[in-house]
Formats: sequence, structure tokens, C-alpha cells
Amino acid sequence: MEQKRFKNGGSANYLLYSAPHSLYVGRARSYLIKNNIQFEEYSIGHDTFRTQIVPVGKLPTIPTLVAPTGEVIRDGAAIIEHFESAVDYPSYPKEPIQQFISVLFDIIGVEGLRRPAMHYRWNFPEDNDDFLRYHFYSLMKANTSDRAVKVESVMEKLRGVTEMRGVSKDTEELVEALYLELLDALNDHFECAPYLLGGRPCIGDFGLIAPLYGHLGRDPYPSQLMKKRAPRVYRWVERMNRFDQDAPEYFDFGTDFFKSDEVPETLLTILRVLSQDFIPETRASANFLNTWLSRENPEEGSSAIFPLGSSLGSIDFQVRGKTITAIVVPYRHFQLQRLHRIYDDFDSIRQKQIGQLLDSCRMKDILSIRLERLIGRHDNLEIWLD
Ligand SMILES: N[C@@H](CCC(=O)N[C@@H](CS)C(=O)NCC(=O)O)C(=O)O
Repeated sequence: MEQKRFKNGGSANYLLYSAPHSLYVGRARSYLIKNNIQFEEYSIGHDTFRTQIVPVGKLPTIPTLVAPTGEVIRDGAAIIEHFESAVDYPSYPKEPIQQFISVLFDIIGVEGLRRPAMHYRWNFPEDNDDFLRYHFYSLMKANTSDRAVKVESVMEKLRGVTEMRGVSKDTEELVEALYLELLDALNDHFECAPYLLGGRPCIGDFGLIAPLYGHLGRDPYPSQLMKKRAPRVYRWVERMNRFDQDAPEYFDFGTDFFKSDEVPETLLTILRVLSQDFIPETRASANFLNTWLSRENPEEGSSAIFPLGSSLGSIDFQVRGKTITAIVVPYRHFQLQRLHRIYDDFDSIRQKQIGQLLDSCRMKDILSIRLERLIGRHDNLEIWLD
């Protein structure tokens, strides 16, 4: 599909509109670094962002990438697809089970860990707020009027979003318990390999780095927690931001994915931890959206993006006997379509194999939780298809 273009002043490099502390940027940045793609970062406070980029990118979200050709790509998954599709998908393992699992990790990384990411950023103000204030302040130019007042208002708004994602006084203990289990399971995994699927990062590593870098691996409180509790995870976060292999502690491990389509038990343990809220939330979200779709029957091509201020509504779901209430985000289902396409293309033997594997980590329902309408992308926006 043809993308609208922006004149980027003839720079030979890619330009990444970004912020150091952004969750979603962490994924695109790591991808560019690991794939040796030359790029420069531009602040969203740069004049060109509002005047030239947003009109083409359609929304003021980051990451937004400008290619040397002037093509503007808004959205982390689309940015990675831009590079992957040009060179036979090097970050997607060729072995089928590994490929499926890596896409699953990509989606859960980007869509399934907002609660710990928001909780550990916004609910520890004594440790984090000065650090965050510096970052939000830096997004605005020195001559911005009421700069300090605007920063406080942005920070308070985002702190409020934490609750909209499902972290309340009643659920924060649960959110922490799940996150600590995840850290432990990841730490065990990185004892056997430097990346999720062996000696090189797969698409799943890039999804997972989003919450584990920008918020959980960098803000003062959670980064200390990660260093103390899960040093191997912290090293993976560092490694994912280095252009080289950065895995001396693995000695002669090599730079290939695991052989013979192996998915180690340690990865299944991680998925078992992640399934606990990802599956009930995805199921409740699909039920909500399918009811909404049959009632509203949105026009083909209409926007499937509902920003925080105009969310479609909230869902309740149960995790370990607690009710979590969170707003509905159709984007999760848009990304899950990638997983469903891979599964649907498998023959029945392979489908059975995947079904058994997912069953063993309580993730099998992810195959059948689907929306009644597909979501596509046009002109940098997600839209409802027929
Ligand atoms: N689906 C987008 C989401 C990007 C996104 O929401 N980024 C946040 C920063 S971490 C943002 O720009 N928020 C500002 C807004 O929504 O206006 C992606 O994966 O790139």
C-alpha cells in the first residue's frame, strides 16, 4: 500500500521520532540497533513533528520513522515490517514452531505487560518522579510557555492511565506478584541462552524489550528491582541495546537460533506465567468487541483506533480470584491476526503440535479468540476491514 511521504531534507539516515523513556520506541530502537541500520533520533518536541510528521503519520504516537526516501511509518510493528519484508524476514525463525512462538512473544511483549510497566513507573513517585520529570521536561523546548506546569499535567494524566490499564489498590499486589514470577522465569531462561530462541534476537525479543527497557529496565525503582532480582534479564536488556552480540558470559554460544525447531522448557514456563492475565483479558476483550461490532457494524475502512480519551469501554476479568478492570484496546487483536495467519497456514499435523504445546502452557485459547471482523492498515492507521 502506498505510503504518504515527507521531505526529510535529504538525510541519508533514517530518522526516528522518539523519547528515551517511551515503551513502544524501545522496540523499534532495539530493532534498528541490532540490525545495523543507521538512524538518528529526533525528539517529539522538534518543530517538524507536529508540522510535518503527524499530518502524514496521522497520530502523534512514537515511534514514527522517516525513511531516507521520505516515507513516514507510524507504529512499531509497521516499522519492523518495513525492514523485515525487504530481506526475507531475518528476525522470524524459519522453523515453524519457533516462528509461531516468537510472534506470540512479540505480541505479549507489546500488548500484554502494560500493567507492570505502568505500575512500576507511576506508583513509586519518591523513586521515579524526578527522573521522569527530567524526561518529560526535555520533550519540550526551553521557550515553551508554562513548561513546568505542562509537565506536571502530563505526568498526572499518565499516572491516571495506570488505573485505566487495571492497576488499582485492589490489584497492585497481584500485578507485582505476576511480574516477579515473570522476572524469575526470564532469569532462568537467560541462564541457557542470550536471547529467547538462542544466539540471536528473534521478533519476540523485540516485542518483549518494549516494556522491559523503557519502563521496567530504566526507571529508577524497577531497574533496581531487575538488577537485584534478575541480573540475567538486566543483561539481556543491555544486550538488546547494543549493536554487537554482547554475550561474553555465554562463551562460544554462537549466533543462530536453537537447532531442530527446539523451544526450550524455560520459554514454556515464561508463557505459563504470562498466560495468567493475557488469556482472560484477551477473551474478555474479544467478547466485548464482538458485541460492539455486531451492534455498531462500523463502516469498512473506518478507524479501529480508540485513543484513551475515547475508549470504547472497559472489561472485567478474573485473575487468581481478583477482578481486574481495564480499558479495551483493539490493537491487541490486530496483532493477534499475525499469529492466526501463521497457524491457519500450518497443516493439520503442525496445528495439532502447536495446540498441544500451547495447551501445556495454558495458552491454547489464543488460537480461537478472534474478532468477527479483521483489522487492516491504511495510510498509517488501523481500520476495520469488511
Ligand atoms: N501501536 C503503536 C503505539 C505507540 C504509542 O502509543 N506510543 C506512545 C508512547 S510510548 C505514544 O506516542 N503516546 C502518545 C499518544 O498516544 O498520543 C506502536 O506500537 O507504535
